[in-house]
Amino acid sequence: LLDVSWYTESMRAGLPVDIQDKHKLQEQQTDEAETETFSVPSYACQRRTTLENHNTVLTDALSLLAENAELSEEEGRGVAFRRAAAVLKCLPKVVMDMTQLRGLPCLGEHSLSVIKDVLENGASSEVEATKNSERYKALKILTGIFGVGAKTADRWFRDGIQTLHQLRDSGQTLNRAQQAGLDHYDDINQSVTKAEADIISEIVEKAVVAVLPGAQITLTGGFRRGKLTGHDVDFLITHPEEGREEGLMSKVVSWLETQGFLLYQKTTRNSYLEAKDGPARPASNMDRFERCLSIFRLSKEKKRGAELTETLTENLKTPPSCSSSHVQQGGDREEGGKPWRAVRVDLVVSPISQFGFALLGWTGSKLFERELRRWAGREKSMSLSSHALFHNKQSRYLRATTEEEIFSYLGLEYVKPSERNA
Ligand code: DCT
Ligand code: MG
Repeated sequence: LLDVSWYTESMRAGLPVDIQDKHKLQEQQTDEAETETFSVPSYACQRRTTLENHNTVLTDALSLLAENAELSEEEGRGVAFRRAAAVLKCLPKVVMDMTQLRGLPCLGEHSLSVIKDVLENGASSEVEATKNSERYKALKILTGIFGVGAKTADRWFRDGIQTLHQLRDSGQTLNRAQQAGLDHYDDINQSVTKAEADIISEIVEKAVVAVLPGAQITLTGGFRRGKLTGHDVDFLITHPEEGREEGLMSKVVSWLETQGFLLYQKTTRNSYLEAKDGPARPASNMDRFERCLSIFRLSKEKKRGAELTETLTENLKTPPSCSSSHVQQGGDREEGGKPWRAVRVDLVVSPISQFGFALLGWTGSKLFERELRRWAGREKSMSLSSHALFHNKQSRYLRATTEEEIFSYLGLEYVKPSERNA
């Protein structure tokens, strides 16, 4: 097995393994029948993971098992499969043989047996069985409803509800989010394209600048990592003068609502106070900014340029009917042929003093974030959140305004957003 250094070295040089390392590699492989092995550092935040994945068959299999574990609220098992998939995502080549995986981190017995099954038989029997199980299929459908998590879906499943039809007929009480989720089920379960994200960016930018000139918006989440599609569109909003961002969210939301852009929204207030809350607690760090979970009404008008005005006029002609009422019961059945689609949009407001941390925290991927926090805690005795970085031993906050500074505090090479797709 190779030393990790070639990976780091070649990463630094932006080049594949250099000639010397190649010789080393060949020497070490003389008795391994020409099989190339890989070596990878164990935390995802030490690696560069682009969207170019050479092992999608394997990573899809492991991701499905991760998803199934998460749906069963087995978080530990879910993370184990996610980590295994992430290691395969960053390999420079297609894996052909189990021997190539020798010495790789994060590949437990279970993951290895799934990989072996796929390599030998073209598919994993466990994955196939999971995919076809009544429980997985039902939980997938039910958690596809915005506002429905694994717990609720599981309760409904145990009550005999497996489809949207059965849910509608069951008389279950739905909260406002879930009702909106059901109303716009098909739209929300259809990927958002980058082009749609760009149109929404223009709208949000217009809203933000209208209510607070000088305020800035940044597209975060998967689109900042270069993904071409996503399940939602994530934005981070701030103002260069500390404090000016206070009260901004409610104004932005009112503006969007007045213009007819929102089918649903729920805003939660900022609850983070450094003095009071102390160092970041990883479990709660996603909820503490002023945050708005919304469903946008995006006009399907194609012409760019005139886009915004046309969208506005279109929206005002036929204002949304179902933002909080239950008028549109059919949802997916009635949405076909309409001149707009529903899109999930997340807005987050951060004070400028926390912006670097917020940007790093909201860019993802989820696993990359989890690994950054684990690295900080276990390797550096620091607590990282989307608000701050705290040095546990020195009992002080480490101030930063850019993502680069935060990586540097953490003793990590800077990984740009397009390489955080773990
Ligand atoms: N995030 C996180 N931990 C969570 C949820 C979110 O660290 N439990 C961060 C990482 C990504 C960012 O917030 C946005 O979340 P999502 O929209 O769920 O992720 P995404 O990468 O944007 O995925 P998609 O492209 O499907 O929207
Ligand atoms: Mg997203």
